[in-house]
This record gives sequence, structure tokens and C-alpha cells, in this order.
Amino acid sequence: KQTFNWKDPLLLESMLDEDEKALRDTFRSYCQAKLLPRVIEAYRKEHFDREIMSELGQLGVLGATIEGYGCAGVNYVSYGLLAREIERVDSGYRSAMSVQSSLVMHPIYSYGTEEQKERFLPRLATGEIVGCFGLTEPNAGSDPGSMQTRAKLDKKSNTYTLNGAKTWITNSPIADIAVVWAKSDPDGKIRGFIVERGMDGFTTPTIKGKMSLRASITGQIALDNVRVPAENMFPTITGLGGPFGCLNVARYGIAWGALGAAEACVDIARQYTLDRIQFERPLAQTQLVQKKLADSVSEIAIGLQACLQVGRLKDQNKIVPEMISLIKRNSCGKALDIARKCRDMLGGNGISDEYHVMRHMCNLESVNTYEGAYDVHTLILGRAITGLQAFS
Ligand code: TGC
Ligand code: FAD
Repeated sequence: KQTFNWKDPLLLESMLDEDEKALRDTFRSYCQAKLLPRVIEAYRKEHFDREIMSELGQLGVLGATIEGYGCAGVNYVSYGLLAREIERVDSGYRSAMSVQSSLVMHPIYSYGTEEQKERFLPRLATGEIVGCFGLTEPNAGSDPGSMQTRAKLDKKSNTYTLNGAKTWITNSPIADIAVVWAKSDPDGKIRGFIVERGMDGFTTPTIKGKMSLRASITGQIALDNVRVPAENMFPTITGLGGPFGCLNVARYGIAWGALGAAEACVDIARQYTLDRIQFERPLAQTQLVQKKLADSVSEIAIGLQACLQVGRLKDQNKIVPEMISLIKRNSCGKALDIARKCRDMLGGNGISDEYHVMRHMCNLESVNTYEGAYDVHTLILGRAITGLQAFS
């Protein structure tokens, strides 16, 4: 007889195949056994352990959707399940995984030459090298079309000279390569370049003092007359469609991941309120706490169904970007709200890092902002609903 399972109220499990579940279970074991024990210290010290990239590489989860080049070739539902498991531990670890997979390996695989693929993908897949993605600039965040970074072609040497600055770049201080988007010769259109560590004029200072995603490393990219050979440019893709093609994949993963963080918060808050006695009864036996838990469990269950549906559509090539905006916006907004509610249910203990919830809550502030801020996705959906763009 079927009974209600608060961890899986709508039987998501029954909608996954055996391969998807096996991959998810193996990765969950790694995340809980190897990542969870080191996250509190990493967060306190604002430290990202580079070794994690090699561990993820060994597990085959970097660029997991790519066919060939040492990658696993799994479907997008599996990719979403991986994001959910790692973000159950920390959004910063999911950030590291999704930048490498969706924002570095995906563009090389989708837009790169065969030579670029063979040179970079196998080493990115094992975690031997780390990549980052430079789109945002100090004066161009939500509006990347106004970027100021330029790539000037010297026809004689067939080399582009890059000048500009990127900011808020996940993994840039430890990156061996950076996928950098710049307005380039001959037509001023946006093109993507693979900039390599060691090229003169390429530096990546760390951004310190983050109150969010402290277990992830973030930096700038400074480009001061960096000479990049034309063979490091993506040859055919031009315009914002290049970076947005990558963001479609990363945003999809974030939609799953944010709900993983929310699930972790609910697990902790449920147990805490069952154990905590006030007014001679468990906090969980009060109507207000039960409402918070009911709301949270409902939103997670509904949100995961939406992620699964978009994943299945993506696996069938039936997807449009607005579907991804819908789930990215919904998951992040709801997860942040749930994390705040769970933090509240833990009372004073809720602000201690040992209970994890406040860390998730602070992380989700960034997750709700990057890859298109919540209200930017509101406007993307508003434009699709009305046919009127309200950005400018
Ligand atoms: P708009 O006129 O709408 O479009 C310009 C061109 O781009 C194409 N396009 C897309 N193509 C594929 N997928 C999408 N999702 C696309 N969205 C737009 C569009 O078809 C058009 O092509 P064409 O050929 O006609 O020129 O552009 P706009 O300048 O009006 O911009 C509107 C807006 C707000 C939607 C867009 O700029 C936006 O999404 N802004 C948010 C910026 C953002 O998401 N930045 C992310 C930086 S990377 C990051 O945060 C990584 S964090 C990773 C981690 O740590 O996990
Ligand atoms: P702004 O664009 O200045 O927006 C500020 C506020 O104004 C937001 O609330 C936004 O919703 C609102 N707003 C903007 N335009 C409108 C409008 N037209 N109407 C109404 N409201 C509007 N970028 C990369 O390229 N690569 C990375 O790896 C990367 N990693 C990141 C890691 C972290 C930890 C963080 C915090 C950011 C990262 N980013 C990265 C940058 C991120 O994508 C941007 O912060 C984000 O796109 C928002 O841009 P912004 O910060 O300039 O905010």
C-alpha cells in the first residue's frame, strides 16, 4: 500500500530509470562522505580545496553530458540529479562543478574546433585542468551586451589582442584556462576566446570578503594586451547566443541544485523541531512550524517535478530558453525562502554554522543573483508572455 513519503511526496523516484538512480546514489555517497565533512571549515576559512576538482573528475561528473573526449555521455536528467546532490552539501561546490561542465566544457564541445576539443576536453574531464567563464564585467552584469572587453585582430600574426576586465568570476584565481567573451574584429560582434594561464597580461585576482559562497573561489579577470592566437577563438559562434547557449545549460542545473540545498534545510529543520521541546511539546507539534514544513515540502516537490519535466524535454530537444528561466527563477526564489524559514525554525542555533542552514541561506542569495538575477528572469518571462520587452 502506498503511503505518504515526505521526502518524495510525488514519487519522483518512480520517474527515474535505473541508470539515473545508480549514478545519483553513487554521487550522493561521495558528497555526503567526502564533501560534507570539510565544508564547515572551508566556509569559515573562505577556502576552496582544488583537490575537489580532481575528485569530481575521477567520479566522471565533469562534463558528464558530453559524448567522447573522456566524458560519460549521460542525459540531462542525470546532470540535474548530480547538481541536486552536490548542492545538498553546498552551492559553492555545485558552482565549481557547473562552471567546469556547462560554462567551459560545453562551449568548447559545442562551438570549438576539433583541435580545441582534443586539446582541452580530456584534461578538463579529469580535473587535471580547471576552467572559468568570463562574461560579467564591472559595468555589464545583467546587460552583458554592453560589455567593454575588446579583441583586436592583427592579421599578420593571426593573433587577437584582448583588453578589458571581467569580475565575479567563479574559479578564475585557480583556472588554467578562461573562456572569455569579447567584442571582436572585424565586425564588433561578441566572440569567445580560450585564454590560457601564462599568456602575458592575463591575471586573476581573488575577490575576498564574500558573505556567501565562501567555499567557492571567486575572482576577477584582467586582460592587459593579452595576445591570443586565432586558433583559440571559437570559429563560428557570434553574438550573445554564444554565452547564452552555455547559460541555458548551467541555469538548468542550478534549478535542480537550489532545490537540493532547500531539501537539506528542510531535513535539518524537521529533525530539529522534532527534537526541540518548548512549552512541554516538540516545536514540530505546533501549527506554525507544521505550516512552514508543509509549505516547504510542497514547493520542493512541485519544483522538482518541473525540473524533471524540463530535463526530459531537454533530452528530447524540445526545449526553449524561457522554460529554463521559469525553473531557474522558481527554484532559486523558493529555495531561498525555504532556507530563511528553516533558519527561523532553528531559533538561535540557526545562526550557527554547525547547523548548516544559515550557510545554505547565504549561498542561495548568490544563486538567486548569478546566471540571471531573479528579476531578470521575471522580465524574460514577462517579455515572452506579453511580447513587450521591459528591460530598457
Ligand atoms: P536579447 O536581445 O534578448 O538577445 C540577444 C541575442 O541573444 C540571444 N539569446 C539567447 N540565445 C540562446 N539562449 C538564450 N537563453 C538566449 N537569450 C538571448 C537572442 O536570440 C539574441 O540573438 P540574435 O541572434 O538575435 O542577436 O538580449 P538583451 O541584450 O536584450 O539581454 C536581455 C537579457 C536580460 C535576457 C540577458 O542579457 C540576460 O539574460 N542577462 C543576464 C546575464 C547573465 O545571466 N549573466 C550570467 C553570467 S555567468 C554566471 O553568472 C556564472 S555563475 C556560475 C556559477 O558559479 O555557478
Ligand atoms: P546588476 O545587473 O547591476 O543588477 C542589480 C539588480 O538590479 C538586480 O536585482 C537585478 O535583478 C536588477 N536589475 C537589473 N536590470 C534590471 C532591469 N532592467 N529592470 C529591473 N531590475 C533590473 N559572472 C560570470 O560571467 N562568470 C562567473 O563565473 C560568475 N560567477 C559569479 C559568482 C558569484 C558568487 C556572483 C555573486 C556572481 C557571479 N557572476 C559571474 C556574475 C553574475 O552573473 C552577476 O552578478 C549577475 O548577472 C548580476 O549582475 P550584477 O551583479 O552586475 O547586477
